[in-house]
Amino acid sequence: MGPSGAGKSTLTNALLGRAAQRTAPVRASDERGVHTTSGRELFPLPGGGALVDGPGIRELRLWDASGLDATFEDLSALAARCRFRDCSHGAEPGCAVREAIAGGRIDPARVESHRKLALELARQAKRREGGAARAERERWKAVSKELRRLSRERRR
Ligand SMILES: Nc1nc2c(ncn2[C@@H]2O[C@H](COP(=O)(O)OP(=O)(O)OP(=O)(O)O)[C@@H](O)[C@H]2O)c(=O)[nH]1
Ligand SMILES: [Mg+2]
Ligand SMILES: [Zn+2]
Repeated sequence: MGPSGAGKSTLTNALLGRAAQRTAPVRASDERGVHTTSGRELFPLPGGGALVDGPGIRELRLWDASGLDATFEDLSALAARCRFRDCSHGAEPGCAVREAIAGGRIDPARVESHRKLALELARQAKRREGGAARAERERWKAVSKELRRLSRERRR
């Protein structure tokens, strides 16, 4: 995993010992990758094991809450049985997730990964909203600047 241009496909080719994946130089202007690899592909390695080459990490950001739910289907099913719909599986009474952990039916590490990923998704959504709000402010700033300019012109 890594951003575009990190050299994932170059490493893939080196480990496979053949030019299986296309690679491309980074953009000269900002040294970023040009998103050469688009799909994910699994390669058996000559020395055993397997390797997945895929697109840069930016694509992974497209992950949304539905992706998270699909990956943690077991946890979503459990959480649906918690007493509170917004249960944080912390100290709330009637938490089906904590019950399942205590009963050894789900790995607490899995619950923790889910919590971290959900938090990261929430952060990303907030960042996106922030970006949209900023763009809107910039737009209005430009409009009022233009209005000021026009009224100055009229006074002349
Ligand atoms: N000098 C040097 N160049 C490298 C190395 N690894 C990759 N490159 C070069 O960096 C550029 C990008 O490499 P890729 O393997 O296409 O990058 P990628 O991570 O697969 O990028 P995407 O498929 O866009 O996500 C290519 O021009 C590679 O030749 C390295 O270890 N040393
Ligand atoms: Mg690649
Ligand atoms: Zn719960």
